[in-house]
Amino acid sequence: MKTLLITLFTLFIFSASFGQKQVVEDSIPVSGNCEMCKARIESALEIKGIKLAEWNMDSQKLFIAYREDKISEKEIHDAIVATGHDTDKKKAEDEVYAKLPYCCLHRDVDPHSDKKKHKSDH
Ligand SMILES: [Cu+2]
Repeated sequence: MKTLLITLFTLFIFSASFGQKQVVEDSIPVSGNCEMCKARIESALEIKGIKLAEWNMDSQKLFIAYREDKISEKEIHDAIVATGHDTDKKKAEDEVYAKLPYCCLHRDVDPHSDKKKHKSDH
């Protein structure tokens, strides 16, 4: 058992040190409004191959670091639009978008406007 653990640990260190080379960093425009959007976008990217995903509300950009041998740029855009958020390359399905909470409807609302209406069910 101990030998197995040591072997696994060695393999882990080995792959971790060699994997670094394939990490790609990118910044993708993703639309959203609030902290809920941020959590939604970032948690949708807690998937295999993605090392880091951080969405910035002010810049409307997602900083991402991923292993290009494990996930493609297209798959990343697919994962984002599956949450109802649009990227510069792909739009979310209207059906998915419509299911977003009111405060997260980012298409027709200026995220920095104070005139936003609020629904009581949220
Ligand atoms: Cu939101």
